[in-house]
Amino acid sequence: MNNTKRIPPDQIVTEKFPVLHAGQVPSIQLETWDFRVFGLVEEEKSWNYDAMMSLKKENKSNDIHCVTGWSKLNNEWTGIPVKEVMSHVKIKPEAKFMMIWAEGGWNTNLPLEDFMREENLFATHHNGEPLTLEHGWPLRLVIPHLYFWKSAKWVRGIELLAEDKAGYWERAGYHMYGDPWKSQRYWND
Ligand SMILES: Nc1nc2c(c(=O)[nH]1)N[C@H]1C(S)=C(S)[C@@H](COP(=O)(O)O)O[C@H]1N2
Ligand SMILES: [Mo]
Repeated sequence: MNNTKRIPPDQIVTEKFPVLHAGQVPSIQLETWDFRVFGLVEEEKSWNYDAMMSLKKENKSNDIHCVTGWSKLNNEWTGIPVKEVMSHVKIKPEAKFMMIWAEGGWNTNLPLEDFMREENLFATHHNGEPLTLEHGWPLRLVIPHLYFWKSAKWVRGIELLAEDKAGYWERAGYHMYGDPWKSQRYWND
């Protein structure tokens, strides 16, 4: 297969799986862990850990692209498709954007339309193994068509918004959208 079509501009393929995040790896308490859907929804929704893990899982395979320049091809993820989670939620018509919330208050934003894509999932496993804590256990988002910083590790909730709002890295100057194929790394790219 011709890999050049799979590698966005100025990215280098790595076989490794680098670990990148702001701050410390959080400590997770499964007894109090929940996953919340709030903001512009008809009814707020939350799942505890067991309820979340009992949602229907699927396998998805994709390439990931970090804004710092590495890409990792052929990742196999197991998890709950975003579409499956959202099938339990009634979104208000004025909702157009998402804020994704992680353990400890880290966040990232993206359009609702991009969040709802078929290939997106809340992953529990990578390449056949349970996620390690440093890669986002017990649950991480995977949004393969945007730079990997939109793929929140230790994800705890999603907020539906009418307007786009900057998340953690976006407030620090990263692009509001982050399309790797257009090299949208920083706000003025
Ligand atoms: N909660 C949280 N999720 C995060 C981040 C973070 O700082 N906090 N960093 C993002 C960035 S910049 C990248 S490149 C990927 C890295 O994921 P990895 O450590 O599993 O490779 O996680 C993303 N998700
Ligand atoms: Mo990143």
